[in-house]
Amino acid sequence: MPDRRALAIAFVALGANLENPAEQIRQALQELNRIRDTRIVAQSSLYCTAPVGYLDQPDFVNAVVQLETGLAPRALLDALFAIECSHRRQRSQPNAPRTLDLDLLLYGSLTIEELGLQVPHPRMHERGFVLVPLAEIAADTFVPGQGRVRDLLARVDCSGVERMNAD
Ligand code: PH2
Ligand code: MG
Ligand code: MG
Repeated sequence: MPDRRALAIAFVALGANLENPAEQIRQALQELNRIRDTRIVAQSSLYCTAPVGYLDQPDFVNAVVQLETGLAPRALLDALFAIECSHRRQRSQPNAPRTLDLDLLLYGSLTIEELGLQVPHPRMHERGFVLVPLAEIAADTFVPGQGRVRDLLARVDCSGVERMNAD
């Protein structure tokens, strides 16, 4: 039965660097559109990005989507986790290579600090692989506590973030 909650805008970052990453991302886009009471309203290009943090791993494919959702933040997070699991995501160590990572970046203008649920995503404002695709679809969006996406983007190193050709 449809939730009667008002629709919210949320942004989700997608990342993959194992087992045909671009295909993992394309598949995940379809799965995101099938989350109940949720649809993709904007989607960035796919980007090939050099790994940040733990460097000895393959390049990533990254993208960002804007969702319209009737789900509460925790229910949306659970749905993202279920999609990661369906891609056989292993959690061996932090920043390990992965078949699919789905990070909830923003949920409306909310700031949430709960166990396992931090919004805005705590590192999004310092990551070119998040800000470049996010700016492609939402440069004017305000990140609570940080500033506008376009201004955050101007401050980060975006070398190693390259738009992939659509095919
Ligand atoms: N995700 C990380 C750590 N490092 N580097 C790139 N290029 N792309 C990612 O998605 C990524 C990363 C942790 O989630
Ligand atoms: Mg991540
Ligand atoms: Mg994650």
